[in-house]
Amino acid sequence: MPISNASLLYLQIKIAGDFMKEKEKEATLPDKKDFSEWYNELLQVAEIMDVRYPVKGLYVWYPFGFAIRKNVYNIIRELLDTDHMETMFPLLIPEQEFMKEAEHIKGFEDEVYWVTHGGTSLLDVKLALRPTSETAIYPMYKLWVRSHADLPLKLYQVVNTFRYETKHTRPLIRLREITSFKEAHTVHATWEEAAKQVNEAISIYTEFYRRLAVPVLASKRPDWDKFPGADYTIAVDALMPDGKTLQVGTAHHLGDNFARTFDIKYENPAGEQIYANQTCYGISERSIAALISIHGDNKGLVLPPEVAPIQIVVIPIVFKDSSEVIEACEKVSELLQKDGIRTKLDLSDDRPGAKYYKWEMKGVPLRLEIGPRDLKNNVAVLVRRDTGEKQQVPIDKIVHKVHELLKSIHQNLFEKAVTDLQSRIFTCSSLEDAKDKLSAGISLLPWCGEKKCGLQIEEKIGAGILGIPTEQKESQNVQCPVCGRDASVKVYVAKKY
Ligand code: P5A
Ligand code: ZN
Repeated sequence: MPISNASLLYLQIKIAGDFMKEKEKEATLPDKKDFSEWYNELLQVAEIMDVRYPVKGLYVWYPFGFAIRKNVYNIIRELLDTDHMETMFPLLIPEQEFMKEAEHIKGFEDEVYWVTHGGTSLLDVKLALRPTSETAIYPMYKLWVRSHADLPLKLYQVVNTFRYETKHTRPLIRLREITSFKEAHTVHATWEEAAKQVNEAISIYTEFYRRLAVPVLASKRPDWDKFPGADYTIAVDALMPDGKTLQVGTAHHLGDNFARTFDIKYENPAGEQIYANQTCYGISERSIAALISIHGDNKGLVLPPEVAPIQIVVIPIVFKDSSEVIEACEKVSELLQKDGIRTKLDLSDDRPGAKYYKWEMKGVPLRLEIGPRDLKNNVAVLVRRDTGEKQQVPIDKIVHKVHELLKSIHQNLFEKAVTDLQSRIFTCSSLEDAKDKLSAGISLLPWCGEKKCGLQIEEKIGAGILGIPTEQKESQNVQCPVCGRDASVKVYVAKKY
């Protein structure tokens, strides 16, 4: 039947309309060079977090974002479960417990939310919403730790914590309700064993971030920036695209400071009561902020396969009714799914272009297309999200090839991120030089170790000292840029989130 002019016109308008709609959608993500806008928009468009919840600093996980979270936290659980046990402590901490450790209080008192009422009655004892759980957990550790045979004790929990942050709040980065606070708390017989555990924690975090394809830098924080109540703090930082660093994990040596406060003692083999040594270490959803920011591009998310809720999307390329193509797609999807690959078969009414756009935005690592001609040749087309590279693969080799490509995508994302990080660490000798490099990344600057000079460095450069790299070769013939004395170490200096 011939098409009338009117329906032809209708069709043309419809196609143009669809095209425009798609362009409009595509135009919603700002260029990644405008990192802050790109980040905020991406969280919404890719359905990670909804920022419209009516309390400042509190955000809502979209189910898709939460699926990423689940995969990310499975990794940290897997790594910890080898020699930690998972537990769960209450959210509310009585005032007397919270107020026991002087340094700890000083560090947190401005950030604590207090529960003062039960219904309409004033509570006898104010209750703190945990900003972190030392003061919830350690009174119980006092009861649980009796003898040297109880040590080491290594527990962790994944909980929400509340901090009344006064710095600019941002989704996943600085929250007032941290929804995904993974905190580990360990108890040891000696200071040395606790120190070993801190190193072990940093190794675990480094491995965790490698699994997210995010390289991190470990450094010992200067004394004025350590955790309130700790002997020392080692942190891992990631470098964000805008040149600022994000502290994505910390491990603290608590010495016996908290043990003395909370009376955590064990009996040694000689029958003496000894104060225990403790560590604690934590990460949060900042881990997800880092992985999204570092890998994403102008088309949206780029997810490392291990954490991608959908690892491959299968799209039939059908122009007219083509049940054979759809059947082939169904068969391939089933095979992939059976082999443990998280597969999505997209049979929606959208045009292929709209589907590409949608799944690219969602960061799906691989796309598989089958059209009528491919089917005739018994092949499918695989497209990588990270490089855009396309290749034809015989249908009977798909499963094997997909596994191989997923591995290769992870490798590529990590290598790219490592190269980028290394290219943005600058060895500097003067304050001016370090200041110049700040917008690009991190400076390595000599420092004599004196607090006065450290604070001067921070003030004059307008940035923060991250700390002394944990793996650092002795520096020779370098001078502190403030006092001119010999400096035995170099420190990372950067703009911090
Ligand atoms: C270690 C775990 C602690 O609280 N107590 C138990 C110790 N350390 S910390 O450095 O204060 O926090 C651990 C990590 O949590 C992240 N983080 C945050 N993430 C999002 N929003 C926040 N407001 C926030 N505050 C801290 C950081 O990655 C930090 O290293
Ligand atoms: Zn100095």
